[in-house]
Amino acid sequence: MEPEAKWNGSSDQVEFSRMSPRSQGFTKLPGQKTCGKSVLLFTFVLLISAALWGTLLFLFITRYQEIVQDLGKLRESCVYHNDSGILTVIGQLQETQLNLKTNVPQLSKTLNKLQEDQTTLKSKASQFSQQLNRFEEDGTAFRSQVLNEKNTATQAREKLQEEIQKLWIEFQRANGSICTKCPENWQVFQKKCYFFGKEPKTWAQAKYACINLQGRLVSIKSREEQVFLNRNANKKGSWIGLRDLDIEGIFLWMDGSSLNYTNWGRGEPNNQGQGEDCVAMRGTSGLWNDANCRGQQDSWICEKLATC
Ligand SMILES: [Ca+2]
Ligand SMILES: [Ca+2]
Repeated sequence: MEPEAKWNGSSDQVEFSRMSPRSQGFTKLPGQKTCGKSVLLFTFVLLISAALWGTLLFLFITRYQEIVQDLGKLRESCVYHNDSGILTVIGQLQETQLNLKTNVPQLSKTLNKLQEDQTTLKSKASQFSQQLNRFEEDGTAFRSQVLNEKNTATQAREKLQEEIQKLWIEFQRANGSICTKCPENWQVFQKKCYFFGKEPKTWAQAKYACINLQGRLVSIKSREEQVFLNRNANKKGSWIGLRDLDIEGIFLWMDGSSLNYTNWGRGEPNNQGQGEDCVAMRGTSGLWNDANCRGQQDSWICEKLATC
């Protein structure tokens, strides 16, 4: 038979009215089997948790030590490399600074030498420039002198040729020849032939037009010759062989002769405006006027000796 359990509700103690021999000395509570399982389960979970925490703690400590060791190594490595690099750079900089300090006096000397050389070169350049200017002035003077000598030689040659022609004509006259021959379209007066140009020209153009005709711009030597020209010349104006191109106010004939006879108009020569260095003969009166050489006259008069 199973022993019967009897619960006394007034007391927290549980008493069994009838107890079996196997259950003597042991008090059995309600739900005793379930509570024991929970305790075991709780104990088991607690042990598992402790084991897990221990493992985690062990792993954490191990990893921490590894990290600490790695950090130490890394710090040592960084410190080592950084110090070495910085020291190397500092050493190089100090060496460079020392070299610069050593080179400063030499550089200063070199700079002073360059400044002295620059000053010397400037002085030489100035002297060279002055010499060049003198050479240019000498060259200009030389060219002017050569040009003047060439003009003088040309005039002397022309004068000599004219003198030879005069002598030849005089010789022929002495032998009974009549020397009044002139080319076609030329007019003879006394011992000379005259050509009256019909195209407007500047003084220089007229001069070369006469040279092309083996003559030259007319030189007027007497009142008779002037009257002859007045009768035959263009009525507006004609260039004649008188000019003051070389020296202002000193007029010379193309044949090189001096100015003995003159026929200036009133107030002439006046060298008006930008300068008047070539002489033209007014058509109606025949009076002379110094005019601008680059201006044009309606006519121009050439002359040459009449042949026998
Ligand atoms: Ca003049
Ligand atoms: Ca004038």
